[in-house]
Amino acid sequence: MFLLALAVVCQSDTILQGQCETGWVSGPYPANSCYLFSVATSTWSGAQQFCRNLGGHLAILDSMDEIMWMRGVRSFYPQLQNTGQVFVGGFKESGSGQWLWQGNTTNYPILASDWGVGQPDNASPGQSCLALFSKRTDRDWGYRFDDFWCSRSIPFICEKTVPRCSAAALE
Ligand SMILES: [Ca+2]
Repeated sequence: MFLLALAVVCQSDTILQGQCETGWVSGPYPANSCYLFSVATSTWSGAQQFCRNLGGHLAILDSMDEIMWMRGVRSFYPQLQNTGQVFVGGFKESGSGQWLWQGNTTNYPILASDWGVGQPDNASPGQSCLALFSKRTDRDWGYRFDDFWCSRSIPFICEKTVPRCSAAALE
């Protein structure tokens, strides 16, 4: 009876721990995170708004473990392998030039970074948004960090955390 009650409560919360909505990929950093890989393209700010409308934000890869996990994701997401750059949630603060992750309520410094060879290069006329540089037909860029033009429209990755079954639901 307890198990049945638990299942009902969790279903009413929509999502069980470790499960993501259809179209989202479950990730381990944190354990209740989900990622949406959009092959539809947008500018960086447009992508951020798209992700927020879904209850998330552009992906924040705030540990080397998460960065390396994300590098591996493309192996089972072939549609993202040859797209060139893919936006994630980092940006370069104007003025300070510091690279930050943009959360929903606060920004914080990018501490673990994985810049590709020669990046960031701030290519003309300036690049202030963070992308992962995926494989193109000519060579494999390793899905590492690249500063990119914010106003270009490219694919992007959303991230959100999903509710766990509350402790109350376990009682
Ligand atoms: Ca660049």
